[in-house]
Amino acid sequence: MRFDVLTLFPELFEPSLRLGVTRRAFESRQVDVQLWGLRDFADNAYRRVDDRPFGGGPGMVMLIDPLERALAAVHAARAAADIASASPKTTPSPVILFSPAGRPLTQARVQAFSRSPEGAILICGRYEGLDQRFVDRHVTEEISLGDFVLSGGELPALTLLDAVARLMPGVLNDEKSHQQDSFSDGLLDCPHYSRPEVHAGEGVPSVLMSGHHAEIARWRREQQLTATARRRPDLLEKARREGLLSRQDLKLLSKLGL
Ligand code: 9WO
Repeated sequence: MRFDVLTLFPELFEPSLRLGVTRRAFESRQVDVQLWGLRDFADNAYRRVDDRPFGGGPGMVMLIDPLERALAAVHAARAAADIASASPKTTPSPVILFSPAGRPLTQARVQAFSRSPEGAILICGRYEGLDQRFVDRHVTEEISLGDFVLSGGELPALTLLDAVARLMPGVLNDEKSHQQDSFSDGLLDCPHYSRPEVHAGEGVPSVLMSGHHAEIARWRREQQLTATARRRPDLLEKARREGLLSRQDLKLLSKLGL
């Protein structure tokens, strides 16, 4: 799928897209990221993309005109790529704004992106934010990563791209590892251990050294369930409601009084 990113700092993305396991997904264009520098859409010699807020107050606002010109260029490029493609689509592209006022990002939304041929257009705000008229006319979805404020939407955009890219086939060495990881069944992950077997006098849970694969699997599941019950009871309730827990899981939880 394709992601178009509108940003004042395209150069912030480039190094991240070339690193780590997700690099394959980006370089193969499995996740095709097109970066658009907003300054290229300014209409004046100073390449200004911000101005003072009407009504006064501190900081600057991102001007609507450069944003709209950039978005029009993105829509045109996506339409051209779509006509040239073997399977033209009809679904309109989501236009995403990263903001603490948005809906929290979830693994379910990440999975939906990873399966959507259209991907999305990601708008990265800076300064005090965008002219609200751009948000009202063009943004289809606001996404939050949590209740904190950043200096721009770029890190949230990179976060979303990373979360999507790692779900692409062949990105993780082991196909099973993203079915096993945290949230694939709505639970937290189990603890992991590797060499040395003893560190600062502390060993490794003996079951992991036992070679009994069934017992190891049972121990890991128990760790997932107990960690989720203690640290994120909200997630455990959700997993229960959604029927993601086996009879064995439920038996274990009731035995532990959870
Ligand atoms: C900032 C803000 C603060 C409180 C309530 C709503 C808000 N919206 C924004 C906003 O859209 N700010 C723009 C993007 C411009 C300034 C930097 N921006 C930003 C995005 N800061 N923090 C985020 C963000 C995005 C997703 N998850 C957490 C924080």
